[in-house]
Amino acid sequence: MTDVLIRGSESSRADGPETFTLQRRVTDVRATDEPREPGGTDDGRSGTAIITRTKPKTKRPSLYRVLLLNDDYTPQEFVVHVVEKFFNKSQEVAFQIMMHVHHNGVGECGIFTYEVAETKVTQVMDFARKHQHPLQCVMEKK
Ligand code: TYC
Repeated sequence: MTDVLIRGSESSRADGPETFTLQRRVTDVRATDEPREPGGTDDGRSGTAIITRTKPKTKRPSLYRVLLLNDDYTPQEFVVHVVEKFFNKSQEVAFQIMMHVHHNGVGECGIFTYEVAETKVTQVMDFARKHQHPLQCVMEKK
């Protein structure tokens, strides 16, 4: 069993270039005078290989919309406060979002990665519950 150090660099789309270093334990290590695989990347020195990735490795995270749902009981002022407090909107924008939900039944408060969206939903639902309002907040994959 021998440690092999593999280094490489790559470019990717919007994320920019990324370098990576990978250490892997390998069992198949041959002497430098042994035959190598055709097109192999072994440089013939102590089991060290240089591998260049051709395909970008980075993946942009999935995004989720956080939505508020309309109901007949939650006060408009409370919804405005929720949008300001948890989605960092101005009072003016929060009011517009609240009115959009009031008229259309559903409206977007923000777009986040999974864990952030989940946290927003939990915070809004807990806050609404604490104040005994039936306000519903959900997330939806984009
Ligand atoms: N429809 C509610 C009312 O008239 C206001 C409201 C707006 C409630 C948006 C929920 O997500 C909501 N009091």
